[in-house]
Amino acid sequence: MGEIFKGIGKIQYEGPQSTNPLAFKHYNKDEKIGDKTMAEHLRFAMSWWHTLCAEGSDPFGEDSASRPWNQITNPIEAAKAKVDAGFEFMEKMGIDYFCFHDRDIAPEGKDLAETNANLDIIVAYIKEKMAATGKKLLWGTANCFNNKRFMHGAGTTCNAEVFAYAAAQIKKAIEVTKELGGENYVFWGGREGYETLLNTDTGLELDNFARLLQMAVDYAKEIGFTGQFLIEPKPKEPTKHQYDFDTATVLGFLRKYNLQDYFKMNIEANHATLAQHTFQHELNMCRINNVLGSVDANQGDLMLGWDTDQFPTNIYDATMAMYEILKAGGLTTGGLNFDSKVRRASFEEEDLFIAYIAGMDTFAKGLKVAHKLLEDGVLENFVADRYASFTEGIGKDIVDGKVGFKELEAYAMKQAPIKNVSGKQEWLETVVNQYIYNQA
Ligand code: XLS
Ligand code: CA
Ligand code: CA
Repeated sequence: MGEIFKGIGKIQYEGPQSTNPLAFKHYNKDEKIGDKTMAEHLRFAMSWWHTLCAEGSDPFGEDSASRPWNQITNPIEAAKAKVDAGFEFMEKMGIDYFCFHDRDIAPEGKDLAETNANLDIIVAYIKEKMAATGKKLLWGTANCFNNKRFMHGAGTTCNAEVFAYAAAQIKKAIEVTKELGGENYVFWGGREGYETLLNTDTGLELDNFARLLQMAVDYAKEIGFTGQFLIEPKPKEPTKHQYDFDTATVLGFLRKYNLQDYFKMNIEANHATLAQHTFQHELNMCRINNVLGSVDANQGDLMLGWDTDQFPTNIYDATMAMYEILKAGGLTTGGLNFDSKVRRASFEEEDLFIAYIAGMDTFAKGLKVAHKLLEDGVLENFVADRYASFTEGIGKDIVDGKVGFKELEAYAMKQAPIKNVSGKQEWLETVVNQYIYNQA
Protein backbone atom coordinates (compact mmCIF):
# COMPACT_ATOMS: atom_id res chain seq x y z
CA MET A 1 0.00 0.00 0.00
CA GLY A 2 2.97 2.35 0.32
CA GLU A 3 3.35 4.47 3.45
CA ILE A 4 0.04 4.57 5.29
CA PHE A 5 0.64 6.76 8.33
CA LYS A 6 2.04 9.68 6.38
CA GLY A 7 3.52 12.53 8.37
CA ILE A 8 4.18 10.34 11.41
CA GLY A 9 7.77 9.20 11.86
CA LYS A 10 9.28 6.77 14.31
CA ILE A 11 8.15 7.70 17.83
CA GLN A 12 11.13 8.80 19.92
CA TYR A 13 11.77 9.03 23.66
CA GLU A 14 11.97 12.72 24.66
CA GLY A 15 11.74 12.44 28.46
CA PRO A 16 9.22 13.47 31.13
CA GLN A 17 9.30 17.19 30.27
CA SER A 18 8.42 16.76 26.60
CA THR A 19 5.13 18.26 25.42
CA ASN A 20 5.25 16.56 22.03
CA PRO A 21 2.10 14.40 21.73
CA LEU A 22 3.98 12.05 19.40
CA ALA A 23 6.91 11.29 21.72
CA PHE A 24 7.45 8.97 24.68
CA LYS A 25 7.83 10.67 28.05
CA HIS A 26 8.75 7.52 30.04
CA TYR A 27 9.09 4.56 27.70
CA ASN A 28 12.74 4.43 26.75
CA LYS A 29 13.06 1.04 25.12
CA ASP A 30 16.71 0.29 25.89
CA GLU A 31 16.89 1.87 29.33
CA LYS A 32 17.78 -0.72 31.95
CA ILE A 33 15.50 -1.16 34.93
CA GLY A 34 17.31 -3.63 37.15
CA ASP A 35 18.82 -6.30 34.94
CA LYS A 36 16.46 -5.96 31.96
CA THR A 37 15.64 -3.24 29.48
CA MET A 38 12.21 -1.66 29.50
CA ALA A 39 11.38 -3.48 26.27
CA GLU A 40 12.32 -6.81 27.85
CA HIS A 41 10.23 -6.14 30.94
CA LEU A 42 7.15 -4.83 29.19
CA ARG A 43 6.98 -6.85 25.96
CA PHE A 44 4.32 -4.58 24.48
CA ALA A 45 2.03 -6.02 21.85
CA MET A 46 -0.37 -4.51 19.33
CA SER A 47 -3.82 -6.07 19.14
CA TRP A 48 -5.04 -6.60 15.60
CA TRP A 49 -8.76 -6.26 16.35
CA HIS A 50 -8.89 -3.01 18.27
CA THR A 51 -6.12 -1.31 16.34
CA LEU A 52 -6.68 -2.37 12.76
CA CYS A 53 -10.26 -3.69 12.60
CA ALA A 54 -12.24 -1.45 14.98
CA GLU A 55 -13.59 1.72 13.40
CA GLY A 56 -15.55 3.27 16.22
CA SER A 57 -18.98 1.65 15.87
CA ASP A 58 -20.98 1.00 19.03
CA PRO A 59 -24.44 -0.52 19.62
CA PHE A 60 -25.97 2.89 18.83
CA GLY A 61 -23.96 4.04 15.88
CA GLU A 62 -22.02 3.26 12.77
CA ASP A 63 -18.27 3.54 12.28
CA SER A 64 -16.84 6.96 13.01
CA ALA A 65 -13.44 6.24 11.45
CA SER A 66 -12.72 4.79 8.06
CA ARG A 67 -9.24 3.39 8.02
CA PRO A 68 -7.64 3.54 4.57
CA TRP A 69 -6.58 -0.11 4.74
CA ASN A 70 -10.19 -1.20 5.26
CA GLN A 71 -11.48 0.65 2.18
CA ILE A 72 -10.22 -1.93 -0.32
CA THR A 73 -13.10 -3.98 -1.75
CA ASN A 74 -11.30 -7.27 -2.45
CA PRO A 75 -11.30 -8.97 0.98
CA ILE A 76 -7.92 -10.67 0.57
CA GLU A 77 -6.30 -7.45 -0.68
CA ALA A 78 -7.91 -5.61 2.25
CA ALA A 79 -6.53 -8.20 4.67
CA LYS A 80 -3.05 -7.73 3.17
CA ALA A 81 -3.36 -3.96 3.45
CA LYS A 82 -4.27 -4.44 7.10
CA VAL A 83 -1.05 -6.43 7.55
CA ASP A 84 0.88 -3.59 5.90
CA ALA A 85 -0.76 -1.07 8.23
CA GLY A 86 -0.08 -3.23 11.29
CA PHE A 87 3.60 -3.69 10.52
CA GLU A 88 4.11 -0.01 9.70
CA PHE A 89 2.35 0.89 12.95
CA MET A 90 4.49 -1.49 15.03
CA GLU A 91 7.64 -0.24 13.34
CA LYS A 92 6.82 3.42 14.00
CA MET A 93 5.74 2.70 17.59
CA GLY A 94 8.76 0.50 18.33
CA ILE A 95 6.44 -2.39 19.36
CA ASP A 96 7.94 -5.87 18.95
CA TYR A 97 4.87 -8.11 19.34
CA PHE A 98 1.33 -8.46 18.06
CA CYS A 99 -1.67 -10.71 18.66
CA PHE A 100 -4.82 -11.57 16.75
CA HIS A 101 -7.99 -13.62 16.40
CA ASP A 102 -8.10 -15.80 13.29
CA ARG A 103 -10.98 -13.73 11.90
CA ASP A 104 -9.18 -10.41 12.44
CA ILE A 105 -6.46 -11.28 9.99
CA ALA A 106 -8.42 -13.03 7.21
CA PRO A 107 -12.05 -13.01 6.03
CA GLU A 108 -14.42 -15.94 6.37
CA GLY A 109 -15.09 -17.78 3.11
CA LYS A 110 -18.20 -19.66 1.94
CA ASP A 111 -17.28 -22.68 4.08
CA LEU A 112 -14.59 -23.75 6.56
CA ALA A 113 -12.26 -25.02 3.81
CA GLU A 114 -12.32 -21.64 2.03
CA THR A 115 -11.99 -19.79 5.33
CA ASN A 116 -8.90 -21.85 6.18
CA ALA A 117 -7.46 -21.22 2.71
CA ASN A 118 -7.94 -17.46 3.21
CA LEU A 119 -6.14 -17.74 6.52
CA ASP A 120 -3.23 -19.57 4.90
CA ILE A 121 -2.74 -16.79 2.35
CA ILE A 122 -2.58 -14.08 5.02
CA VAL A 123 -0.48 -16.17 7.40
CA ALA A 124 2.12 -16.63 4.65
CA TYR A 125 2.06 -12.86 4.06
CA ILE A 126 2.46 -12.12 7.78
CA LYS A 127 5.30 -14.63 7.98
CA GLU A 128 7.22 -12.78 5.27
CA LYS A 129 6.72 -9.49 7.10
CA MET A 130 7.88 -11.04 10.36
CA ALA A 131 11.03 -12.35 8.73
CA ALA A 132 11.75 -8.91 7.26
CA THR A 133 11.11 -6.93 10.46
CA GLY A 134 11.79 -9.27 13.39
CA LYS A 135 8.30 -8.66 14.84
CA LYS A 136 6.91 -11.58 16.84
CA LEU A 137 3.56 -13.15 17.62
CA LEU A 138 2.71 -12.90 21.33
CA TRP A 139 -0.47 -14.93 20.95
CA GLY A 140 -3.09 -16.16 18.58
CA THR A 141 -6.69 -17.06 19.31
CA ALA A 142 -9.90 -18.16 17.59
CA ASN A 143 -12.91 -15.89 17.36
CA CYS A 144 -15.68 -18.31 18.35
CA PHE A 145 -18.13 -15.62 19.37
CA ASN A 146 -18.85 -13.25 16.49
CA ASN A 147 -20.54 -15.51 13.94
CA LYS A 148 -24.21 -16.25 14.68
CA ARG A 149 -23.52 -19.99 14.65
CA PHE A 150 -22.08 -19.41 18.14
CA MET A 151 -25.32 -17.92 19.52
CA HIS A 152 -25.53 -20.69 22.16
CA GLY A 153 -21.80 -20.84 22.81
CA ALA A 154 -18.88 -22.71 21.24
CA GLY A 155 -17.37 -25.24 23.66
CA THR A 156 -20.44 -24.81 25.87
CA THR A 157 -23.11 -24.85 23.17
CA CYS A 158 -26.23 -27.04 23.36
CA ASN A 159 -25.63 -27.97 19.69
CA ALA A 160 -23.04 -30.70 19.03
CA GLU A 161 -22.67 -29.55 15.39
CA VAL A 162 -21.43 -26.20 16.68
CA PHE A 163 -19.07 -27.86 19.15
CA ALA A 164 -17.52 -29.77 16.24
CA TYR A 165 -17.16 -26.57 14.20
CA ALA A 166 -15.56 -24.71 17.10
CA ALA A 167 -13.09 -27.57 17.65
CA ALA A 168 -12.13 -27.50 13.97
CA GLN A 169 -11.70 -23.73 14.07
CA ILE A 170 -9.54 -23.84 17.20
CA LYS A 171 -7.43 -26.66 15.71
CA LYS A 172 -6.64 -24.45 12.73
CA ALA A 173 -5.99 -21.39 14.92
CA ILE A 174 -3.46 -23.37 16.98
CA GLU A 175 -1.76 -24.55 13.76
CA VAL A 176 -1.56 -20.97 12.51
CA THR A 177 -0.19 -19.75 15.84
CA LYS A 178 2.47 -22.45 15.68
CA GLU A 179 3.31 -21.57 12.09
CA LEU A 180 4.01 -17.97 13.15
CA GLY A 181 6.04 -18.98 16.20
CA GLY A 182 3.39 -17.71 18.64
CA GLU A 183 4.60 -17.75 22.23
CA ASN A 184 1.10 -18.29 23.66
CA TYR A 185 -2.39 -19.27 22.60
CA VAL A 186 -5.41 -17.64 24.29
CA PHE A 187 -8.85 -18.99 25.10
CA TRP A 188 -11.34 -16.27 25.86
CA GLY A 189 -14.82 -17.67 26.35
CA GLY A 190 -16.78 -14.95 24.63
CA ARG A 191 -19.96 -17.02 24.47
CA GLU A 192 -19.02 -19.64 27.06
CA GLY A 193 -21.66 -18.82 29.62
CA TYR A 194 -25.40 -18.57 29.85
CA GLU A 195 -28.28 -16.13 29.66
CA THR A 196 -30.71 -18.09 31.84
CA LEU A 197 -30.54 -21.23 33.94
CA LEU A 198 -34.07 -22.08 32.76
CA ASN A 199 -32.66 -23.59 29.55
CA THR A 200 -29.10 -24.47 30.59
CA ASP A 201 -27.41 -27.72 31.62
CA THR A 202 -24.43 -26.13 33.34
CA GLY A 203 -22.96 -29.50 34.31
CA LEU A 204 -22.80 -30.75 30.72
CA GLU A 205 -21.61 -27.38 29.40
CA LEU A 206 -18.68 -27.27 31.82
CA ASP A 207 -17.80 -30.93 31.18
CA ASN A 208 -17.82 -30.20 27.44
CA PHE A 209 -15.71 -27.10 27.83
CA ALA A 210 -13.14 -29.20 29.70
CA ARG A 211 -13.31 -31.77 26.89
CA LEU A 212 -12.57 -29.06 24.34
CA LEU A 213 -9.58 -27.81 26.33
CA GLN A 214 -8.28 -31.36 26.77
CA MET A 215 -8.51 -31.84 22.98
CA ALA A 216 -6.45 -28.67 22.54
CA VAL A 217 -3.82 -29.94 24.99
CA ASP A 218 -3.66 -33.29 23.20
CA TYR A 219 -3.46 -31.73 19.76
CA ALA A 220 -0.75 -29.27 20.80
CA LYS A 221 1.33 -32.22 21.99
CA GLU A 222 0.67 -34.10 18.77
CA ILE A 223 1.85 -31.28 16.51
CA GLY A 224 4.60 -30.03 18.81
CA PHE A 225 3.10 -26.65 19.64
CA THR A 226 5.05 -25.58 22.72
CA GLY A 227 3.50 -22.17 23.30
CA GLN A 228 1.75 -21.51 26.59
CA PHE A 229 -2.03 -21.97 26.71
CA LEU A 230 -3.81 -19.09 28.44
CA ILE A 231 -7.35 -18.61 29.68
CA GLU A 232 -8.64 -15.05 29.85
CA PRO A 233 -11.18 -14.64 32.65
CA LYS A 234 -14.16 -12.31 32.25
CA PRO A 235 -17.27 -12.37 34.44
CA LYS A 236 -19.91 -11.16 31.96
CA GLU A 237 -20.38 -9.66 28.51
CA PRO A 238 -21.40 -10.86 26.06
CA THR A 239 -23.18 -13.51 28.14
CA LYS A 240 -24.93 -12.63 31.39
CA HIS A 241 -22.72 -15.06 33.27
CA GLN A 242 -19.41 -16.25 31.84
CA TYR A 243 -17.96 -19.50 33.17
CA ASP A 244 -14.40 -18.10 33.27
CA PHE A 245 -15.57 -15.50 35.80
CA ASP A 246 -12.22 -14.65 37.39
CA THR A 247 -8.87 -16.26 38.21
CA ALA A 248 -10.13 -18.08 41.28
CA THR A 249 -13.10 -19.55 39.38
CA VAL A 250 -10.92 -20.65 36.47
CA LEU A 251 -8.44 -22.29 38.85
CA GLY A 252 -11.27 -24.25 40.47
CA PHE A 253 -12.45 -25.38 37.03
CA LEU A 254 -8.97 -26.38 35.84
CA ARG A 255 -8.30 -28.35 39.01
CA LYS A 256 -11.65 -30.16 38.82
CA TYR A 257 -10.81 -31.42 35.32
CA ASN A 258 -7.11 -32.00 35.97
CA LEU A 259 -6.09 -29.36 33.42
CA GLN A 260 -4.13 -27.16 35.84
CA ASP A 261 -0.71 -28.06 34.46
CA TYR A 262 -1.48 -26.78 30.96
CA PHE A 263 -3.05 -23.37 31.42
CA LYS A 264 -2.05 -20.01 32.80
CA MET A 265 -4.05 -16.78 32.85
CA ASN A 266 -4.27 -13.86 30.49
CA ILE A 267 -5.42 -11.09 32.83
CA GLU A 268 -7.30 -8.13 31.45
CA ALA A 269 -7.60 -5.08 33.69
CA ASN A 270 -11.13 -4.20 32.59
CA HIS A 271 -12.31 -7.79 33.12
CA ALA A 272 -10.92 -7.70 36.66
CA THR A 273 -12.93 -4.58 37.45
CA LEU A 274 -16.08 -6.05 35.88
CA ALA A 275 -15.65 -8.94 38.35
CA GLN A 276 -15.52 -6.33 41.14
CA HIS A 277 -11.82 -6.97 41.67
CA THR A 278 -8.93 -4.63 41.22
CA PHE A 279 -6.47 -5.33 38.41
CA GLN A 280 -3.88 -5.91 41.13
CA HIS A 281 -6.09 -8.50 42.84
CA GLU A 282 -6.28 -10.65 39.72
CA LEU A 283 -2.52 -10.41 39.14
CA ASN A 284 -1.91 -11.19 42.79
CA MET A 285 -4.10 -14.33 42.59
CA CYS A 286 -2.09 -15.39 39.54
CA ARG A 287 1.21 -14.73 41.26
CA ILE A 288 0.46 -16.75 44.39
CA ASN A 289 -0.86 -19.64 42.26
CA ASN A 290 2.01 -19.44 39.76
CA VAL A 291 -0.32 -18.94 36.79
CA LEU A 292 0.55 -15.45 35.56
CA GLY A 293 0.76 -15.84 31.81
CA SER A 294 0.12 -12.57 30.02
CA VAL A 295 -1.72 -9.29 30.43
CA ASP A 296 -4.32 -7.42 28.37
CA ALA A 297 -3.47 -3.92 29.49
CA ASN A 298 -6.43 -1.59 29.34
CA GLN A 299 -8.69 0.15 31.79
CA GLY A 300 -12.43 0.40 32.24
CA ASP A 301 -14.63 3.23 33.37
CA LEU A 302 -15.57 2.42 36.94
CA MET A 303 -18.90 4.23 36.52
CA LEU A 304 -19.94 1.82 33.77
CA GLY A 305 -20.80 -1.85 33.97
CA TRP A 306 -19.37 -2.88 30.63
CA ASP A 307 -16.04 -3.47 28.95
CA THR A 308 -14.93 -0.08 27.66
CA ASP A 309 -11.40 -1.27 26.74
CA GLN A 310 -9.80 2.15 27.19
CA PHE A 311 -6.12 2.80 26.82
CA PRO A 312 -4.53 2.65 30.29
CA THR A 313 -3.59 6.00 31.80
CA ASN A 314 -4.08 5.30 35.50
CA ILE A 315 -0.57 5.45 36.94
CA TYR A 316 -1.55 4.04 40.33
CA ASP A 317 -3.09 0.89 38.80
CA ALA A 318 -0.18 0.46 36.39
CA THR A 319 2.30 0.76 39.27
CA MET A 320 0.55 -1.87 41.36
CA ALA A 321 0.17 -4.12 38.30
CA MET A 322 3.89 -3.88 37.56
CA TYR A 323 4.59 -4.50 41.24
CA GLU A 324 2.76 -7.84 41.05
CA ILE A 325 4.33 -8.70 37.70
CA LEU A 326 7.86 -8.01 38.97
CA LYS A 327 7.19 -9.95 42.17
CA ALA A 328 5.96 -12.86 40.05
CA GLY A 329 9.34 -12.91 38.29
CA GLY A 330 8.23 -10.87 35.28
CA LEU A 331 6.41 -11.73 32.11
CA THR A 332 8.10 -14.80 30.69
CA THR A 333 6.28 -15.96 27.58
CA GLY A 334 3.65 -13.26 28.11
CA GLY A 335 3.56 -9.57 27.41
CA LEU A 336 1.51 -6.42 27.81
CA ASN A 337 -0.97 -6.44 25.00
CA PHE A 338 -3.11 -3.36 24.48
CA ASP A 339 -6.59 -4.81 24.21
CA SER A 340 -7.68 -1.20 24.13
CA LYS A 341 -9.49 0.87 21.58
CA VAL A 342 -9.55 4.59 20.95
CA ARG A 343 -12.79 6.36 21.79
CA ARG A 344 -15.36 6.74 19.04
CA ALA A 345 -14.66 10.46 18.77
CA SER A 346 -10.87 9.92 18.53
CA PHE A 347 -11.23 8.82 14.94
CA GLU A 348 -8.07 10.19 13.34
CA GLU A 349 -5.18 7.82 12.60
CA GLU A 350 -2.89 10.00 14.74
CA ASP A 351 -5.08 9.14 17.74
CA LEU A 352 -3.95 5.51 17.51
CA PHE A 353 -0.35 6.64 18.05
CA ILE A 354 -1.26 9.05 20.84
CA ALA A 355 -3.26 6.32 22.60
CA TYR A 356 -0.49 3.71 22.43
CA ILE A 357 2.05 6.29 23.63
CA ALA A 358 -0.23 7.04 26.61
CA GLY A 359 -0.52 3.35 27.48
CA MET A 360 3.15 2.55 27.01
CA ASP A 361 4.28 5.59 29.01
CA THR A 362 1.89 4.72 31.83
CA PHE A 363 3.28 1.19 32.14
CA ALA A 364 6.88 2.37 31.73
CA LYS A 365 6.43 4.82 34.58
CA GLY A 366 4.63 2.13 36.60
CA LEU A 367 7.56 -0.21 35.98
CA LYS A 368 10.07 2.38 37.25
CA VAL A 369 8.07 3.09 40.40
CA ALA A 370 7.36 -0.59 41.13
CA HIS A 371 11.02 -1.50 40.64
CA LYS A 372 12.08 1.18 43.11
CA LEU A 373 9.43 0.13 45.65
CA LEU A 374 10.70 -3.44 45.46
CA GLU A 375 14.35 -2.43 45.51
CA ASP A 376 13.76 -0.51 48.73
CA GLY A 377 11.66 -3.37 50.12
CA VAL A 378 9.12 -0.83 51.36
CA LEU A 379 6.02 -2.99 51.33
CA GLU A 380 7.93 -6.27 51.69
CA ASN A 381 9.53 -5.25 54.98
CA PHE A 382 6.22 -3.99 56.31
CA VAL A 383 4.39 -7.16 55.34
CA ALA A 384 7.15 -9.39 56.72
CA ASP A 385 6.91 -7.58 60.09
CA ARG A 386 3.14 -7.78 60.04
CA TYR A 387 3.22 -11.56 59.82
CA ALA A 388 6.28 -12.09 62.02
CA SER A 389 4.17 -13.93 64.62
CA PHE A 390 4.06 -16.89 62.21
CA THR A 391 7.84 -17.23 62.14
CA GLU A 392 8.30 -18.24 65.77
CA GLY A 393 6.56 -19.81 68.73
CA ILE A 394 2.96 -20.92 68.30
CA GLY A 395 2.73 -19.24 64.88
CA LYS A 396 5.58 -21.35 63.56
CA ASP A 397 3.94 -24.48 65.01
CA ILE A 398 0.75 -23.60 63.08
CA VAL A 399 2.65 -23.08 59.84
CA ASP A 400 4.66 -26.27 60.34
CA GLY A 401 1.47 -28.26 60.91
CA LYS A 402 2.58 -29.30 64.39
CA VAL A 403 -0.62 -28.30 66.19
CA GLY A 404 -4.36 -28.92 65.82
CA PHE A 405 -7.51 -27.66 67.55
CA LYS A 406 -6.76 -29.39 70.85
CA GLU A 407 -3.22 -28.00 71.17
CA LEU A 408 -4.43 -24.54 70.17
CA GLU A 409 -7.24 -24.68 72.69
CA ALA A 410 -4.77 -25.59 75.41
CA TYR A 411 -2.55 -22.71 74.27
CA ALA A 412 -5.43 -20.19 74.12
CA MET A 413 -6.56 -21.12 77.63
CA LYS A 414 -3.24 -19.92 78.99
CA GLN A 415 -2.35 -17.09 76.63
CA ALA A 416 -1.67 -13.52 77.75
CA PRO A 417 -4.15 -10.76 76.72
CA ILE A 418 -4.05 -10.46 72.91
CA LYS A 419 -2.40 -7.33 71.51
CA ASN A 420 -2.90 -6.26 67.88
CA VAL A 421 -0.87 -3.73 65.89
CA SER A 422 -2.17 -1.18 63.35
CA GLY A 423 -2.30 -2.21 59.67
CA LYS A 424 -1.21 1.37 58.74
CA GLN A 425 -3.12 1.41 55.46
CA GLU A 426 -3.16 5.20 55.15
CA TRP A 427 0.58 5.37 55.81
CA LEU A 428 1.30 2.76 53.15
CA GLU A 429 -0.92 4.57 50.64
CA THR A 430 1.02 7.75 51.35
CA VAL A 431 4.32 5.97 50.84
CA VAL A 432 3.22 4.52 47.49
CA ASN A 433 2.07 8.00 46.43
CA GLN A 434 5.44 9.44 47.42
CA TYR A 435 7.21 6.90 45.26
CA ILE A 436 4.95 7.88 42.35
CA TYR A 437 5.52 11.62 42.90
CA ASN A 438 9.27 11.34 43.33
CA GLN A 439 10.17 8.88 40.58
CA ALA A 440 11.29 10.81 37.47
C1 XLS B 1 -13.05 -9.38 25.02
C2 XLS B 1 -11.75 -10.00 25.15
C3 XLS B 1 -11.11 -10.48 23.86
C4 XLS B 1 -9.95 -11.39 24.13
C5 XLS B 1 -9.51 -12.20 22.98
O1 XLS B 1 -13.57 -8.79 25.97
O2 XLS B 1 -10.93 -9.09 25.82
O3 XLS B 1 -10.74 -9.42 23.06
O4 XLS B 1 -8.83 -10.71 24.62
O5 XLS B 1 -10.52 -12.98 22.46
CA1 CA C 1 -11.97 -6.78 26.95
CA1 CA D 1 -8.84 -9.17 26.19
